[in-house]
Amino acid sequence: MFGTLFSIPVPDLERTEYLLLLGANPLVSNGSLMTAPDMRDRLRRLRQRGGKVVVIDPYRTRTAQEADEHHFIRPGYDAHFLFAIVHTLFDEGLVAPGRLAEHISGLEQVRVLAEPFLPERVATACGIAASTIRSIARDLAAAPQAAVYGRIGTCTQAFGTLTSWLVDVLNVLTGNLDREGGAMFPKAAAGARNANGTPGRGRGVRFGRWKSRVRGLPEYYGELPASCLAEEIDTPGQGQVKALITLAGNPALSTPNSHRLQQALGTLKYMVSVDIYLNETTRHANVILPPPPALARSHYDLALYQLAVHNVAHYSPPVIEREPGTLDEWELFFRLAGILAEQGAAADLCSLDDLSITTLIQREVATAGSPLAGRDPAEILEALKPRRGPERTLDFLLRSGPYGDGFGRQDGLSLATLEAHSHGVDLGPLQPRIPEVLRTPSGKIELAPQPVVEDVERLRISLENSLAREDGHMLLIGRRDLRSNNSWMHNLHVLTKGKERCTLHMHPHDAALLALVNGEMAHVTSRAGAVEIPIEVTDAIMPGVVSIPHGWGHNLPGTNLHVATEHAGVNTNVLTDEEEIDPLSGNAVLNSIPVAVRKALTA
Ligand SMILES: Nc1nc2c(c(=O)[nH]1)N[C@H]1C(S)=C(S)[C@@H](COP(=O)(O)OP(=O)(O)OC[C@H]3O[C@@H](n4cnc5c(=O)[nH]c(N)nc54)[C@H](O)[C@@H]3O)O[C@H]1N2
Ligand SMILES: Nc1nc2c(c(=O)[nH]1)N[C@H]1C(S)=C(S)[C@@H](COP(=O)(O)OP(=O)(O)OC[C@H]3O[C@@H](n4cnc5c(=O)[nH]c(N)nc54)[C@H](O)[C@@H]3O)O[C@H]1N2
Ligand SMILES: [Mo]
Repeated sequence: MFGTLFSIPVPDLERTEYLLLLGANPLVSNGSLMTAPDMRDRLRRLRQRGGKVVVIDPYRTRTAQEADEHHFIRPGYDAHFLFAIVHTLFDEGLVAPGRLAEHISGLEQVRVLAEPFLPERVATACGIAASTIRSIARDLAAAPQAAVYGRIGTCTQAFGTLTSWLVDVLNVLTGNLDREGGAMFPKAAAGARNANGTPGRGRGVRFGRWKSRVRGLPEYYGELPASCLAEEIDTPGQGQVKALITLAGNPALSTPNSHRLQQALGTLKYMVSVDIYLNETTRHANVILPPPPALARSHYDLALYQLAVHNVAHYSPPVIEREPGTLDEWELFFRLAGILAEQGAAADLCSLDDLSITTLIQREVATAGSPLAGRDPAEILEALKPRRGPERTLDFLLRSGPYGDGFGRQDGLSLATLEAHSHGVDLGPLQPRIPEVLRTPSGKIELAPQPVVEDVERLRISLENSLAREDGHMLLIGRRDLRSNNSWMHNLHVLTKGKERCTLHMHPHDAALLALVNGEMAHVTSRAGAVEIPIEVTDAIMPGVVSIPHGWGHNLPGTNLHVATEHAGVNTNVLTDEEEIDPLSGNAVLNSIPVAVRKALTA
């Protein structure tokens, strides 16, 4: 729609008056795609200034508890719900893109695509009344500034791409995209692809240039879905994966159908992990390369500043000294790169580091529209002395970035500025960026991209089938916890003590039907696998839906996680299914997995 990988509008939280959140629990997650510390306070301030927060979630989360409205939604039906809002906006003449009108293409196509999604038809499927759908549409249109936001609950489902697209479409249709208090594009100080090159137009993006060997899934931005990793390892033939490098990942717990992947990892010829733990994944590695502690490393958040609700830049130098003779994490990566480039383990780290920065500089000076276009690479390299490693790269990215000094062109940011401001530099609230931010070939917001348009038929069919769905199944979703981060905060006593958290949340009605009481063991099965887990009865969850947090199941042999083993929990990704994906993106369905639940036979 916008022409680059990282052009993701985020709610302008400091100024918005109406926030519609779907499948996100920012009070626990700190926001994620919309990044900011202290979400609780920010949402409170939004409401104090008269704004409204509406949460759509099959679970009454902590965020939902703090909101003005919360509506349960049947898992996996967000795209239908959002389309019904789009339908209502067109139906009631509420479409008002405002100043965006001249910058969009495909508006009429969206209107036609929304036709079948009558609120009355969608209501039965998604579990939200037609009158509620219409009133949300009207509120959204009437709010002076509003933003729609979706996250893990809306991305990791069968229609994840369509849902994410519709979030942006709604922001456009209501004139809230790129408006103060709406959904805006951050402008990061370093590494912002959408602030690079010629403003307003670009090559756009191309997908599916190659496909995975076994299932033929298309690449996206050079990556394949984690769901096809196991089959690429356990299916013999030309191109079979026989060796693996993991960098700060625990796929044995975090990806669908963990049993299959864990078995596959055991058959690899060779595996290297760069990780701080001997855990469920790294136990399969021939070699684990340990990075130094986080506090012995510098930090600049290159990725999440692209999604921050306020433009800031902050650099932290290492707080403690690294043990002599140990390598920094980036040096470990260069060591691996040297080996892969067949230079051996003794390859010179300095020359690899030089090669990497020189490549970056050469690309930048050759980019039309860059502040460095046409400059002499040698001069730039010289100006970065005596820095090396990530500091040199960061200095380069800051200085060639949108606030940078352009290496002597103007007054502006460099790493030295950040070093002089140890609490960070405030680059101001989010600013309107259309059309400058766009990198599409048309120079427009492409509101109806072809692959998305084609996928709407699948959604329409699912709406029809939803009325005749076969039942007896419950739908499994996930949840996150404040004191956890995916799989790796469970080996610390302060973060695991207290009540057990890896439980199956179930509505009292469902528990009564299954004759299960709080704390009893339930047996949960899906196509992929089965687990036994204690249930926790709560009316915070929608009837017919059950929830298990991910990242647990620390009871495997060969790990070295003493605390985590005592609070092992079960791995919910034994139940998620590598065959259940959003075919458009290949992304795994981690929410709305059909499961059968019964009382466990063993005590
Ligand atoms: N404390 C803590 N913070 C974290 C993390 C952590 O593990 N712990 N993880 C980090 C990571 S990697 C990420 S990606 C972010 C994620 O950030 P968020 O997406 O904000 O976090 P979740 O708590 O997973 O929220 C997902 C919500 O979607 C709901 N949901 C499930 N299925 C559906 C559905 O079909 N429709 C709708 N509308 N809702 C649904 C769930 O009930 C849940 O409330 O958090 C990051 N921050
Ligand atoms: N069912 C279900 N599954 C999910 C999700 C869900 O909501 N539901 N969420 C998905 C999401 S959004 C994500 S992002 C993935 C996360 O999946 P992963 O990234 O695979 O999981 P993490 O637990 O975050 O793994 C982080 C790893 O990094 C290691 N580590 C920690 N610090 C360092 C360091 O400084 N250097 C290095 N080299 N290693 C370090 C930890 O020991 C751990 O092994 O899980 C996904 N899986
Ligand atoms: Mo994530």
